[in-house]
Amino acid sequence: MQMTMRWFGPEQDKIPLEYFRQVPGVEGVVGALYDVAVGEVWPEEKIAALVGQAQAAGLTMEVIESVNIHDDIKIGLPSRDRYIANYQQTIRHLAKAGVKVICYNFMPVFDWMKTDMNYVLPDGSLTMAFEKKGIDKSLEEVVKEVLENSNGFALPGWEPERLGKVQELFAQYKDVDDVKLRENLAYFLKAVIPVCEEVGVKMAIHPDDPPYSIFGLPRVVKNRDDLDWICNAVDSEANGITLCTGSIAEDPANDVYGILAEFSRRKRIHFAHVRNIKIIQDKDFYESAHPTQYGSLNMLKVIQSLHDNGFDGYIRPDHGRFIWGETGRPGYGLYDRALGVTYLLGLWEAVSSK
Ligand code: CS2
Ligand code: MN
Repeated sequence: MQMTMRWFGPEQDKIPLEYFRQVPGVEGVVGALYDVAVGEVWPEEKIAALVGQAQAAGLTMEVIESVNIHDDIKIGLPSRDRYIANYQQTIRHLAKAGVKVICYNFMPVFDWMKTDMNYVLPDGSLTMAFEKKGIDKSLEEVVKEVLENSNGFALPGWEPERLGKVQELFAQYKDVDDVKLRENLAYFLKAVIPVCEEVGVKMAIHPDDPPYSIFGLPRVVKNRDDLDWICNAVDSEANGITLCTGSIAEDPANDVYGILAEFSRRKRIHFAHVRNIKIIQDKDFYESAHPTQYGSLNMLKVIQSLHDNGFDGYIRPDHGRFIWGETGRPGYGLYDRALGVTYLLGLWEAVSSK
C-alpha cells in the first residue's frame, strides 16, 4: 500500500509540494497535466517535468488522476478512433515516466456533481454536499452555480468552455443509453488495455459520482454488477478500478465493504479514494470528516476490507473539509486531508498488526 495525496500542479495548487512530504506516511502525489486539451496527446517532456518536480521534493508520482476521456469516445462518434489513438500514445508516454496507474471516469458531460461546495457543518467547517433539491432546476442554472461556487478554481471535468454549451452537449448524448455507453466503454478498453499490458500501466476507472442517473444521463459505473461487467469486458489486471468509497456509498443500496473485499480479492483495485460521507436523508449527503463517528461509513471496516483481501495499490484520502481558516479549491484543503491520512494510516497499522 502506498499513501498519496492529490496535487494540482505548480500552476493551480497553492499548497507547496514540501507540505505533502511533511504529512507523516505520505510517499507520493497524484497529479495530472491541466494544460493539455481533453483528447490530445500528453507530451513526453511535460510529463517528465511534472514527475520530476514531485521526485525533486522526495515524492513519487506513480498515479495520474485523471487522463480524461473525450466526449466523442463516450458518445461513440467516428472521430473516437483518433482520440483513442491519442490516448494510447499518452499511456506510452506516461509509462516512460514511471507512471503505474491511470485514473479515469466514464461519466457523460459532468465529471461529478455537488450542489453545495461550501456547506457549513455545525463545527463551522466547510464541506461539499449533494442535495436533490439542488438539481431540480434548469441545467444552465445548475452549471452556473457549480462554476460560480468553486472559489475561483478551475475544476477538472468542469471546463467552462465545454459546459458553456451544455445543451449542445446533452443533445449529442441523446441516443446514448446505458447499453450504448457500455458498448463505447468496452470499445475503448479493448483498444487501450493491450497497450497498458505492453508498457506496464494499469487503468483504474472511477465510479460515477453520484452513482445513479441525473438529468436523464446514462450511467455505467454505479454498483457491484457494473464493476463486474467492466472487469469482464477485458479480463486483464490492467483493466481495473479506482474504488472511491464516498462515491459508491452515495447510493445507500451499495454494499461498500463487500465491493472493496471482492474487487481487492480479484486484484482489480489499483487505487483507493477513501472518504466518509454522511447521508442526510434519502440520497442527500455531505462529505464528512474521515473518522467513522462523523459519517455513515465504518472506516475500520473499509480499511479492513482492503487489507484483509490483499489490497496492494495506491490510496489517498479523498476530499477534505476546510478547517482552521483554510480556503481554496473545494474538497482539497491540506489540513483536513492530512488528518485523513493520519487516521487512515492508523487504521491500517492497527489491522496489519493483528
Ligand atoms: C474526484 C473526481 O475531485 C474529485 O471529485 O474524485 O474528480 C475524480 O478525480 C474523477 O472523477 C476521476 O476521473
Ligand atoms: Mn473519488
